Amino acid sequence: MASLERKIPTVLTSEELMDKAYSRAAKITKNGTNALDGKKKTTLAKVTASGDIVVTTLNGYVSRFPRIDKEDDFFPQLVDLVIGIDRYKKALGALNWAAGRTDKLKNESLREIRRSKDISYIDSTRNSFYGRMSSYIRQISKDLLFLQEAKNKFRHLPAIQPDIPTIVVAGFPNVGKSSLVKAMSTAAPEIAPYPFTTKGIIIGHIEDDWRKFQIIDTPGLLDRSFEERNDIEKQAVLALRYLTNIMIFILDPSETCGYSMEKQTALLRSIQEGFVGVDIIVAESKSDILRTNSGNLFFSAQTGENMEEIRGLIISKLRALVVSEDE
Ligand SMILES: Nc1nc2c(ncn2[C@@H]2O[C@H](COP(=O)(O)OP(=O)(O)O)[C@@H](O)[C@H]2O)c(=O)[nH]1
Ligand SMILES: [Mg+2]
Repeated sequence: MASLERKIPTVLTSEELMDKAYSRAAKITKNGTNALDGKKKTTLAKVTASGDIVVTTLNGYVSRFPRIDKEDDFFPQLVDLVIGIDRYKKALGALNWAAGRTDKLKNESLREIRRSKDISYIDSTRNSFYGRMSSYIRQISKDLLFLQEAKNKFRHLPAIQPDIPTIVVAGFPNVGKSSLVKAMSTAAPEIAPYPFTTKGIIIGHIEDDWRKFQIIDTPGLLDRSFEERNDIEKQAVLALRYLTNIMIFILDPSETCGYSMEKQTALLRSIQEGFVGVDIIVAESKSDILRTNSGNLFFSAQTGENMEEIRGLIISKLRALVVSEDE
């Protein structure tokens, strides 16, 4: 979703927006042919300037924040999880409402002022314009704060590229997931802040000629059984499903990770149930310590045993995916 990478403006608070509008208006003075005329010209200019600042600022936010609809795809699911799409749409709707109201109010006030022959009536029309405009802006103060927060959260999301073929690594903690991601990656993996937990998501890139694939490890998500997860983590796993083209599940038969093989195969089964339709490669790690006769693939990130084979297998599966998408 390229639109997320568009530059989103910093969102002013309601107080800042009012300050901006009124300080601009305060600087304006216009000369007239007489006192009434001068008052009229000055007030028209103040109302126009302050109203326009509010309308343009709010409309600018509405048009520059990305449109996001609830869809069964990685980014919408992730955005929903991180900021809440319903709330987000409500906030943009509120800004749109306030901009529309302010514009209408501004035009009505300008008409009144133009028609008036009374200096004190001009002043009171201006004051009531300021008062009502402030009230519109105050009514959206929570929405402005929400959008500024959303902007900060959006910034962290593009670290994962949803459009490139992706292999996701799963398995209990300490089975060797990070070691594998590191060994497979062309450059040092990036650690991106994880919007749902305090743990960083680990993103590596595998370069295959001109193509680039993504290999990611998501600590806290695919390293324990589904029952142990809270609602947010469950939703995060759902989002992850849309991102996962293939998966590699790592078993550590040496059990130096601290989990028995029985527990590890139970996790594998639970992941297989959660990721129906996803091609899951099962590979046994730490072959330098222990090698089984299970018939599964095995490798050692430490000695490099079978690393080229695993890399070749991953690349051939990801390539096949690109080819089938191109057709
Ligand atoms: N002997 C041996 N140790 C390994 C191997 N791969 C990882 N380890 C060790 O296992 C521990 C956990 O590895 P890590 O990659 O961080 O696992 P993760 O928690 O699944 O990401 C670390 O102490 C690694 O040094 C391996 O192939 N052989
Ligand atoms: Mg790790």
